[in-house]
Order: sequence, then structure tokens, then C-alpha cells
Amino acid sequence: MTAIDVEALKSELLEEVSSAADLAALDSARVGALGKKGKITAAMKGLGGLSPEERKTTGQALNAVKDAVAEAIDARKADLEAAALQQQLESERLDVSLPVRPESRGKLHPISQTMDEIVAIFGAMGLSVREGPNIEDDFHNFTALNIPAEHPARQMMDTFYLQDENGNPDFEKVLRTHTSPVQVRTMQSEEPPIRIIAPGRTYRSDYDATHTPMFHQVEGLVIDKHITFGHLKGCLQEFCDAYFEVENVPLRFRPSYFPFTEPSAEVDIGCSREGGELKIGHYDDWLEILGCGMVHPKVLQHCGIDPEEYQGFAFGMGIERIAMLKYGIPDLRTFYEADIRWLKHYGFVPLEVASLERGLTP
Ligand code: 2NL
Repeated sequence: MTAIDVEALKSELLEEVSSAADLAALDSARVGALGKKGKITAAMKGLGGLSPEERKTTGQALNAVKDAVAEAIDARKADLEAAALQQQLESERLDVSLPVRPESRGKLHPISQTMDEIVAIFGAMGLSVREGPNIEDDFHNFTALNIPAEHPARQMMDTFYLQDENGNPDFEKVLRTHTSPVQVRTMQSEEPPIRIIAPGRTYRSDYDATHTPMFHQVEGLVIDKHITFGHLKGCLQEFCDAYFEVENVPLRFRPSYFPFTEPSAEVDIGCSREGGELKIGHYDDWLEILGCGMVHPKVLQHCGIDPEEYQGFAFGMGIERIAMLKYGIPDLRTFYEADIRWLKHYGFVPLEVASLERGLTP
């Protein structure tokens, strides 16, 4: 057996390791050098044919090659792994300088905003919200409210009457023409004192520049043993000051008539219209904003409340109307055209809920 060229073997193996292009190639270089049938293992087996002197020096040299190759494999492995990681990082890099994708944010409809404001103001005065069905019966919408048979609201022309499947003539359901039936239901089911508002959708068969078949109302009702017209005036003054965000809004109570209140009044606010812009506060003109009065004794009776023991006030207003006044929206019909540009312009940022503490309007 001839002497082994240890140096040649070393450089051959180190060359195989350093030229391994990936981890798989490196692993076959490792097996080829250090494995059971590898070149170093084979050279070790060949030591037996050498003289004792040569066996010792060559054996030591082979062990040194083995260590050097193992070390080179570890280093090459670390390099290949680092390169692979680097390549992955390059290909998956996030470009944080890219502009944000355009994203459209929804807005609150002015009706929702106005309702939230109204609920916040009356809520602070101790009135709570009640709701009821949009489809009502004749009793809750008309009879309990002392609305006589010949009243225009009872005519087909003004009210949406519903029919049942069989065309039964006694089927007396209507789309509620005001939210008063909510208050009727509350008087029937709760004991005085009663302090509530009823905001919601209402329906009348009417369509022109100032009327839509569906619109919104809020009504208020306060019933206790000693409620007077003075309480009504104070309550509405406080509401108007808070809603229009003006101290001491000038108010005018004009005698009027509703079947469900006695006495009744319509309420105007003092305003001016200099240069086409409506100003509330310093005034040379009046603008009607709501109707009110002391609940008619017959209404209390219909609702199971003794008018000898209790009395109260009530009021009602159109939400579209007071929203148009506060937010300068000129045309009622645009409220329900679902025009996204209109909503972007007149809408409100969601989640900035109206509250007296934070200022009503964002
Ligand atoms: C208006 C006038 C008003 C009421 C609504 C009412 C409700 C009950 C009893 C008595 Cl249960 N009254 N509501 C009272 C006066 C006026 O609304 O012009 N609304 C837009």
C-alpha cells in the first residue's frame, strides 16, 4: 500500500464543500467525505497497510483533515442558511413607503345625528325613549287621541290604510301618521309619573317640495299630578337653547288647535335671514318649529289615566324640519335620494356620538 496523499485529499474535500451550491449539495459532500463509505473513512481503513511510523503520522494528519472538513461543512452550512434567509427577506419585503389604499368611510345621515342630539338633550332633562310599531290600529293612532271621524287625517287621501289578505273591511290597520300612539301605549302600560319622548318614522300620503310619504317625528309627553303649561314652556326653552346652541332662543307660543291637547300652541323661534343665511337669536322674523299643549282630558281617559288626578303636557316636531334649519339643508326631498355625494357633504362622522358634555355636534 502506497502512502496516502493527505494534502491532496484535504484540498479535494474542502473544494467539494466550498463549491456546494445549496444545502442538499453540501449534505452529499458531507456523506462523500465523512460518511461510512466516505473518502476519509476509506483512507482510515487503508492505514492498516502502512508501517507503524507512517500509520501514526498519517493517522494524525487524516484526523486533522477530518476536523478541518467538518469545520468547513459547518461554516458553509451557516453561509448557505444565511443566504437563503436573506433571499427570503428580499422577496417578502414590505414596502412601507406605498401610499395607503383609498378607503371610503361611511357617514351618519343627518336624521340619525339629529335624533341622537334630541335624545341626548331630553335625556339630560330626565325623559327616556319609548318605541312602538309602525303599523298601528285605528284606536291607538286616532280614537285614543280624540281625532274625530271627519278629521282630514282619517281620510284615505292622507293616511296609508292597510288591507289584510282577505280584504276584510273591518281590518283597520294604518301606517302610523305620528308617533303619538307610542305615547298612548306607554300611558296604557305604565303608571304616572311619565316622562318620555317617542322618536321614529311616520307616514302620510303626501309628496311635494315640503312633504315626503315617510318622515320622522319626535313627540314628548310628561304626566304627573301638578304639571302645568309653565313646565311645558321651560322644557321647550331648554330644548331649543341646547339644540340650536344659542342662549335664550326667542320663543313665541301662538294659540292653535290640536284634537289631543287643550290648550294648544304652535311654537316659533325668533330668527333673521340676512343675505339668505338663517340666524337664530337676534331676530326680525318668526319661524314655526313645533306644536304642543296640555294633554286633553279625553285622551287621558282613553288611556286609563284619571284626568281628575293627573295632567300633563305633550309636544311634537318634525325631525327633517329642525335638521334642515340647523344644518342648512335646503331641500327636503334630498334626504331620501340616497345620493352618496349628498351624504358625504351633509353626513356626520360615525362614533362621535352626540352628547351635551362633548358639545352636541362634532
Ligand atoms: C306637531 C304637533 C303635537 C302632540 C303632538 C300628543 C300626544 C299625546 C297626547 C297629546 Cl299621546 N298630544 N302629541 C301634542 C301637541 C302637538 O304635534 O306639529 N307635530 C309635528
